[in-house]
Amino acid sequence: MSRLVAVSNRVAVPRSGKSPGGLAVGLLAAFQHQGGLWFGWSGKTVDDTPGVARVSTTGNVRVATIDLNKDDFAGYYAGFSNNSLWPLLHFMPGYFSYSRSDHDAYWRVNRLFAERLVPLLEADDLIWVHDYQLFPLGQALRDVGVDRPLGFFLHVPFPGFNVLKVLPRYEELLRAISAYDVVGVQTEPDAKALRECYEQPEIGGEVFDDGRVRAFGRTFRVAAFPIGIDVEQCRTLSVENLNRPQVQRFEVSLRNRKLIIGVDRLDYSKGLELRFRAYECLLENYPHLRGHVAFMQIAPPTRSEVAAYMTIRNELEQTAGNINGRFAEVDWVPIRYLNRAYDRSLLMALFRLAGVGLVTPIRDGMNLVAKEYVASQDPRDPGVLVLSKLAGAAIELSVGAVLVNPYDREGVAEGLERAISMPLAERRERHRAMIQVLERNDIHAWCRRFLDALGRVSGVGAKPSAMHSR
Ligand code: ADQ
Repeated sequence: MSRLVAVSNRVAVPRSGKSPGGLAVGLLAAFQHQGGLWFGWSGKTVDDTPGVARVSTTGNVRVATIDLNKDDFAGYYAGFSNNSLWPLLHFMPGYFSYSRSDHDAYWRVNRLFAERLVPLLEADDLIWVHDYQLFPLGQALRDVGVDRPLGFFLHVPFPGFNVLKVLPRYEELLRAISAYDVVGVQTEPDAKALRECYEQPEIGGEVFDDGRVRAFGRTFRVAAFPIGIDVEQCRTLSVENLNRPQVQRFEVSLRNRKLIIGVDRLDYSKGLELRFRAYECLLENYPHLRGHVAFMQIAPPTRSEVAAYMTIRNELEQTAGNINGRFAEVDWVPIRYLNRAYDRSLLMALFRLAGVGLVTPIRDGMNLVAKEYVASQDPRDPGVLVLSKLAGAAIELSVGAVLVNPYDREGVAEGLERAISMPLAERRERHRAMIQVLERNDIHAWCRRFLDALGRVSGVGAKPSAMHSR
């Protein structure tokens, strides 16, 4: 069997108190099976040119990390990745900014990744690159002579061409993506949006019936591989951790109030401000619920070097304080807002205690929290997922979630009220339908499907034979 080589910006071997984020959760599960090499940034910056990769072993995974030059890192990460790409990929040009020096740093870092990775590669490695920070890595690997099949998975959404066009030199990005053999995205609409970019007259590519694209002299596959979760692990953790003293104390403090839970990285794409306002609307429009519900939002800060993230952090603190000031009673605090990461096992137990999972991003590639919430429920008395239509997860979970538009404050409040008052039989039925979907497409199936697709690639850039133009 070929060795799996995964490359991502960060290599997140779990440490307690650290929030792993969706990409790391998915990759850790992938490595559980077959081990392999995980390559990425060490988390350290240096003043001069970074040295070769440091390699260590954790279980069956070899971890190779490199440092990055301080200025390059600023331009690559906070700059191009998170001020330019992240907002555009999330359909939010309002947050977009661009500089040529950031753009250049982004490409320089990707070239450095390629140069430092190549000496570690073996003949039949399956190379799987992850996420928007590393779009150009495939091309950089080709430039230094790698002709193995290369896979890429985008964890975030892909917008339409009209949004992508905001990015200066977007053609270079599309060309770089064409260096991979399999390009995976979360949902079919993302795949369609990406394929359509190649069909634009200025790009001049072709899209074939089987999802393959021919552009820039290469043929590659663009397909949806919706990421899943380890359903069994969530279920087990949620049950095993219910008796932890911390969880028990928390349960006592709820005093039988219905718990609404939100768990997200603190990011403007997660729609937290709107979510807080929707909860306020619930308390306004359904006064009988005051004192009978408790909303807990867990949101550890991320990307604090990016200005927009500091602003949203301040705004949320104010909004939570505002709502609590307005509605709190001596024995009831409407919102418990916690700004830190928790370990997975505790989170899963908290999910199980919550009668409502509130997941309302204004855009999200998939959203694993929505799936983890469902998997952690007690099937005999499950809670209800209130889910944004704008999360990738809404496509699979429409069979059982209460779907809402996060911009519609009254609509989210209605969804919450519906979830809170939903009869047991309906809750069970909705939960059963969602669990079936999650089990069918769990994290192992996701990994297998992608790696099978990559393994099937033979003759890199081969000309399509029996394909029909569309
Ligand atoms: P994220 O934007 O990080 O992921 P998400 O999919 O919800 O979003 O994954 C977050 C993960 O981190 C979950 O497993 C969650 O349990 C964990 N987590 C969140 N807050 C935490 C906290 N306070 N403490 C500990 N753990 C916490 C990106 C994309 C998503 C996509 C994933 C996976 O933005 O759309 O679903 O990658 O592809």
